[in-house]
Amino acid sequence: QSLPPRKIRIIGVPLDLGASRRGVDMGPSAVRVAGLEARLEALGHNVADGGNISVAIAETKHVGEEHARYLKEITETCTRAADQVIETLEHGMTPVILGGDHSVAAGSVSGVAEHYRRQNQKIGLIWIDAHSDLNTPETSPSGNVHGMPLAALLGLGPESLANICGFSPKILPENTVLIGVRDIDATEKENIKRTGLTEVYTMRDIDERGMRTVMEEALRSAGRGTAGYHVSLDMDWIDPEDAPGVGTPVRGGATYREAHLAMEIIADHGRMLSLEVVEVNPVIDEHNRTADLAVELISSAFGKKIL
Ligand code: HAR
Ligand code: MN
Ligand code: MN
Ligand code: MN
Repeated sequence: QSLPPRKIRIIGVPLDLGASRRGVDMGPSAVRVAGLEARLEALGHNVADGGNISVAIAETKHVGEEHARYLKEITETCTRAADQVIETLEHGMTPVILGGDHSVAAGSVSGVAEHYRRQNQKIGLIWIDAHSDLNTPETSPSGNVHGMPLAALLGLGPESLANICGFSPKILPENTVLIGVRDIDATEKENIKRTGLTEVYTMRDIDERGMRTVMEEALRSAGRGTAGYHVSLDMDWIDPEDAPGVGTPVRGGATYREAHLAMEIIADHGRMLSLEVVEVNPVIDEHNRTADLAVELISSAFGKKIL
């Protein structure tokens, strides 16, 4: 029925300072209410909920720099998230991080990278998203930091996020794959070139070549010469038909089955080091459907099989 049992720790990061639309701070709650812990335990895993990381709320803070709104508070939160992730991995547990907006990835991925760096190993990164999140404060059209975490992890900036854990970049372009992108700013395209990323699988690639081929290629690149990979799943990857409750919906996303298949293939390969699911927005969801889907997809990534 499932993978070899793992010890899993859930880490909630109720952060919404990185987005302009409010409400993703309720994401961790919605995913818990959808039954995450029980569903993973039903697969035979040992699951402990580590609770939420403390996060500032917008009403008590100043926006700060217009080109990277709330960057100071987001950096503080991401640093705490990185520490939690390191501690979790040190205890032999697999972190499952619940966002919050996608800026949390600048912390979680840093934590995973730092933990394996101490053992002289690199990590890969599977970034599954409608967006490429490769803006810097200089290129961002919105100033929203959730459009920047991948740029930070690859060492482009913003500087305070890029330098979490005291080193940069956290991952190499050849071990970084993007899956499902369909909404990239013109200035971000330049950044893709600057970083030297080659493994960018757009929705067109998935349409033309199929999810299976795309995933096999992507996992091969992320796994080459690495301890394994972190999976960062932005729920806006999935078509708004099936995932209406997300911060930034974009038409033309993955279908329900494509999304499951991607997670099932990740489980089959058995090299996922950590997982995060971000951008669930209960305020615009329909009866918690998007959070329910998040729990289903996490279950597939941890070995749930149809038969
Ligand atoms: N590219 C846009 C910006 O930087 C929007 C990107 C952020 N949206 C997300 N992240 N949900 O994936 O402002
Ligand atoms: Mn438990
Ligand atoms: Mn994103
Ligand atoms: Mn997105």
